[in-house]
Amino acid sequence: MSRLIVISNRVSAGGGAQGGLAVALSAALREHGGIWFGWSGNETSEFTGHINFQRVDGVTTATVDLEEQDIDEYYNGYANRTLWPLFHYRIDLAEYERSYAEGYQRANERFADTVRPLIEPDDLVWVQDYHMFPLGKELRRRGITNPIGFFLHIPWPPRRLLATLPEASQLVEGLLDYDLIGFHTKEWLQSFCDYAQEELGGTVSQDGVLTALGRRVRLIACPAGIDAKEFAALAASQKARETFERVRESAVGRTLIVGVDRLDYSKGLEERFLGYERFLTEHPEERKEVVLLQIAPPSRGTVDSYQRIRSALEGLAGRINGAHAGLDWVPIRYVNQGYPRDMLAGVYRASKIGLVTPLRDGMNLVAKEYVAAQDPDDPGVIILSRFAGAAEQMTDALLVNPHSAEEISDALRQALSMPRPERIRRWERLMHGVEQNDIMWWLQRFTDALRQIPASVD
Ligand code: ADQ
Repeated sequence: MSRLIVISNRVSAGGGAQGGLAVALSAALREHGGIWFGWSGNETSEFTGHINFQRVDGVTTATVDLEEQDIDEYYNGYANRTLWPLFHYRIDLAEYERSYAEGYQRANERFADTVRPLIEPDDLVWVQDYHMFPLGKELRRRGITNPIGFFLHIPWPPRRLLATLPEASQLVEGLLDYDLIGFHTKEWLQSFCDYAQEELGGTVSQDGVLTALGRRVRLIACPAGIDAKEFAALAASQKARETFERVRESAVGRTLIVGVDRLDYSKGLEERFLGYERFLTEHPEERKEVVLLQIAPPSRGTVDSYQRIRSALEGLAGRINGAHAGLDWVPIRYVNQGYPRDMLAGVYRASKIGLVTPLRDGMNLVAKEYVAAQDPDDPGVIILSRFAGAAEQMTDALLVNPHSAEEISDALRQALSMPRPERIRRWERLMHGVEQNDIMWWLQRFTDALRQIPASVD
């Protein structure tokens, strides 16, 4: 069996706090053997390409330190100030700076130089996400002929939006050096094809092979999932039960609505708060019957737009609480912390409504975790944004337009009054999907497709 070389910006094998994806990639590396390569997260005064190898829970990791300028231009710059906002349809927040594009290219060349000698002839190479778009091309330039796959964890933007990026065509051309590109949804895949066809004169065959500029790449929609069984088991664990009791007690008989997100402008948190406020004003009789628990640990705090969203949310939560709270009730409990996964599972289970309303999201695994954590006899209701990749699969959720406070308010009303048989019916179908297309299915599907690629011949 071929070894797997996984390449991603950050490497997170082992450790209790790792997310579902990291667990799955670690499992694949344990099974196939191989190496997980990426940035260490640390800074060095001069880039030397020195690799730090570690063996973590049966997985070999190989990491490099980057110079301050690389971190500023590649990670904080192009990845998080340019590509992330643009790919989440926020060109108003995207910063286009040549120095960022250059730093991004330089860091990717450095990654390619460093990982190149680790790749053996029979290895499958799997590059992850938007930090690493040019890596495949750089590896080809260095003589790598192995199958190289790429998976994009975020949306692919519509052609007209992508065209605002000065390096758009170059970026897409670079992707043609991969053998396989995976997206979470058909919609993101379609947007990619649209750009390749309209701007690069490419053609796409019935079976999803794009031919453009003399190169061929297979495209698949391969939605990521969670380890549903493990998550359901977590929800029944001692720690989850304790958390469940604690959270339920603190709600003193009120219905708990939960939101769990990284603090990011793509997650639609302001719109969510406004939709909830709308619900409180439209349904005064429901006031004091509900409480919204929003858990949002800060991320990417060095980027201004993240500082702005953080203070905007604090202001908004304060204003809504000030306007509506009573002596013994505050409508929004806003928590800026991360929690271990078993506690999170307990929180999901204690909440009768899961409110997942990103303005754009590649997939959104929180929606799937919420479903997996429910009590099958008395499940909660999930309200899900139409603009999350997860909506393509989770059609039994209450789907809403997250920009519309009225739709959020209506969905809250519908969720609160939904009869138990309907809740069970919807949940069973959702849970079936979450179990069928779980994280191991995703992994298997992508690596199988990659394995079917014959080694390219120069
Ligand atoms: P994210 O944008 O980080 O991921 P998401 O898919 O929801 O979004 O995953 C977040 C993970 O972090 C979940 O496993 C969740 O449990 C965890 N998490 C969030 N808040 C937490 C908290 N307060 N405490 C503890 N854990 C918390 C990117 C893309 C998504 C895509 C994934 C996977 O933006 O669209 O689904 O990658 O491809």
